[in-house]
Amino acid sequence: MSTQSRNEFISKCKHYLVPPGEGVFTVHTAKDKRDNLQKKLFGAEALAQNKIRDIWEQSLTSTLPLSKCVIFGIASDCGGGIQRGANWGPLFLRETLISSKDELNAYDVGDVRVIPHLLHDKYLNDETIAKCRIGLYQSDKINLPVSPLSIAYDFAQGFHEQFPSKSIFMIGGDHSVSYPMVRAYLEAKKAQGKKVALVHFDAHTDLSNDRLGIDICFGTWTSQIVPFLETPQHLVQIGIRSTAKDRNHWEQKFGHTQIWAQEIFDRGASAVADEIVAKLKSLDVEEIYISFDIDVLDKEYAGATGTPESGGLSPHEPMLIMQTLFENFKITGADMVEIAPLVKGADIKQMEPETTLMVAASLSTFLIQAMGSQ
Ligand SMILES: [Mn+2]
Repeated sequence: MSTQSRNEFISKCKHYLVPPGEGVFTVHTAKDKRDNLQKKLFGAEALAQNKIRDIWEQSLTSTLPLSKCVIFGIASDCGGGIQRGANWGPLFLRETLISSKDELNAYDVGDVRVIPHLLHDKYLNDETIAKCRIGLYQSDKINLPVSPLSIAYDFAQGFHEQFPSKSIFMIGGDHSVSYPMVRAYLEAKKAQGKKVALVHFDAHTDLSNDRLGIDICFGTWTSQIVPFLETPQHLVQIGIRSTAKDRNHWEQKFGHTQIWAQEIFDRGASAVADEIVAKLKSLDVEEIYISFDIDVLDKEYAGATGTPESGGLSPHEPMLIMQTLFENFKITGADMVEIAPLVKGADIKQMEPETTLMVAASLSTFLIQAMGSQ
């Protein structure tokens, strides 16, 4: 990992991030949501006078170092593939969070500047990278990544280097956006000598090796993360129910632990949480990253997502498991992904996207407050 100064890190942020809520490249769509968020974050006067960018840039130097937990958006759904729309997750979830009564003790660092057609720089040729550098940075001489996952990885690496005791709460995005965040987290914690586990809530395993030849996407990211864990036993997947293979197949192939949704119904979330704690304690785990795919919840609670699934958890079950984990370990990284607020499933009866957003906001508030308080 390259060592950079604080100023270099801040300068890169000004290039490849944008103020909170601006991750989707558009002027008009969802402008009311963006205005409402930015008014609350920066004040009505700043918005009216077009000063959001100036104030945000100053805050990267002044406010970012003060906060224990930092909110970060990756408005990319290029790694999805069945029903897109998770690119709107960062704006809509933030707007719900900031409109709720709970005080969030976290600094919002902003969003990745997303080129919606790109996923990761490794899939691009030099000519495309040069053109996209001109598009994003007005110069092909600026040696910065251009794809959302590559930018996110560079940012997360720099962040953990600058602020080793701070945590990021990332809002996606389709689930591929967890790959760069978890990878940078695991590498940073390894360098710090910390033993960490990845706790992954999801209806799906996300453990395919590749999908039509693409190895980093919503269906594969977890399989690509396993090699970065100290041992596959440091991966626990919770809420699985929609996969062609059974639990034994996955556990034997990867050597990790899966808890299927049915087990939580049969034995209760509390018993399952205690077992996870015992297992991770026996492996000397100290800290935890929680990756939360909203589709781990039943579609009754999470209809506004790319692949809503029935037979899923109620919100109190993952909440109880996360609370039990937090009583026993530090939570030092987390994400909330796959909220697609403009998507409405044909057979979804609930008020959407309000139900999904409210449930996601309450789970996110817990994670942000947990990370901000330790
Ligand atoms: Mn997922």
